[in-house]
Amino acid sequence: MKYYVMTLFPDMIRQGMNTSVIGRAIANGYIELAVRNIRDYTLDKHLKVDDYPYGGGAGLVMEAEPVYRCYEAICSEAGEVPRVIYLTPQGEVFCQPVAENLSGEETLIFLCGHYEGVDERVLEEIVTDYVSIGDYVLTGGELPAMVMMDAIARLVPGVLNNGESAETESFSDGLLEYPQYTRPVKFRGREVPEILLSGHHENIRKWRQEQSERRTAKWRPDLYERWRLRRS
Ligand code: 6GU
Repeated sequence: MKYYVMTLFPDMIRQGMNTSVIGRAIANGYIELAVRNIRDYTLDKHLKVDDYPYGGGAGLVMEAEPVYRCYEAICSEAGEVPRVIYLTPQGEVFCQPVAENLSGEETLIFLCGHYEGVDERVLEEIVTDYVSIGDYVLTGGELPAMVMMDAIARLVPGVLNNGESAETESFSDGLLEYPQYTRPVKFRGREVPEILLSGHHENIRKWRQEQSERRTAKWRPDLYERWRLRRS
């Protein structure tokens, strides 16, 4: 999987992606990350990339030209015309099936807006997918892009070392994950559920399934209802 990120804050992306599982996936070549500073593509002699909105209003709007030139350079380099994801609270809300769909692509471009947004005309020209990460407002698209890249990367074969983990967790079967415990057996008077110490694998499997169902019903009744309907 190759990610291109178009942003005015390239360090934020590089720093956010160079640690832990994703950092290792990049180091081992399962994921490629190419970060492009939109400012490098301005033709303005003062390197300006934003301007006042026509019609008035607060804040600045990112200009179309630098974004488009950056996009053209990426397509030339990639030798293809990849999907372009624009991060915006106006987009479709990101979820596991969207991550699964995007993980099938060879290359993805993420366009991170900042300030009051990006000139609509360049969005119309290049964007294929408008995506939000939830109903709240952030200062820019960089964190949402990193959220998406993380969720997609862990679906790429080789990125997780335990081949099982991408399958059995929350959402893959529509339920939340069951609780986990490690040593010691007793922590501040709280003991590990006895069944987990029994070595009886079938009983453990049943207990975990029941825990998943119980906590989904309690904390995410919306998911629980969907799971129940799908199961029947
Ligand atoms: Cl994708 N961008 C911004 N700026 N805010 C958001 C978002 C995206 N998703 C939720 N809030």
